[in-house]
Amino acid sequence: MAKYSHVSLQFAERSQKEMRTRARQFYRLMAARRSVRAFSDRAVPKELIEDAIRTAGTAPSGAHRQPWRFVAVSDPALKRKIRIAAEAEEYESYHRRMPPEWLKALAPLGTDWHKPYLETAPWIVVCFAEFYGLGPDGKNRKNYYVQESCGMACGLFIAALHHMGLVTLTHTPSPMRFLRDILGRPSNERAYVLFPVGYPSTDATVPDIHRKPLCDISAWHESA
Ligand code: IYR
Repeated sequence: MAKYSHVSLQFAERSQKEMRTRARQFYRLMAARRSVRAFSDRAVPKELIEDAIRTAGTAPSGAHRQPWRFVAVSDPALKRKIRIAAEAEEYESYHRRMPPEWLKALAPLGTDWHKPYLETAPWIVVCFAEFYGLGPDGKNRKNYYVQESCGMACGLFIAALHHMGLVTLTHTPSPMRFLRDILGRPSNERAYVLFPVGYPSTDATVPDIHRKPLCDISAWHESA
């Protein structure tokens, strides 16, 4: 394959002061993000979801294959189908599949198999991972670092939603095969994460939990 031609990098040099301010501001913004399980049914314009997906699509990816497909659903009949199928899987998981240790780890969060937000939230967005793509010759073409690439894209998606003033939840009903069937996705795609997206309900609460401080999430080897 021929090499890509190159263009100049668009890079805006900033003053130290401005960098410091922006670093703090962005951290403060992201520190205020919470996973939300209580949604309002208030409508959210499609344009906002489109921009969040555009932002997700700016993530780095293995060999630049961009192995993600974000499927956005606002159709109430489809959301209902997804809720019914997700709750059936979750019921099995909570009652039979999750080992006691896992249930114990989740107990403080108070989650269970009921997923009403899958119908209440105005949008459900499912990130599908493309484990292979179709090459120019119509043959399967393997993708690389698919999990990592999709993880980074989903992280940016979450950040974009938070930045624009919406809330979401990373929901991974397990197994997620039903999503490919309900949403009619091809066999090279596998559901990776499901996001209900919208406004929080007016009485939404979140668990009083705290993030690890810097000293617990970093280690340093500095120049002398
Ligand atoms: N997917 C299930 C269980 C669940 C698992 C983990 I790990 C969580 O942090 C939260 C929930 C559910 O959505 O209820």
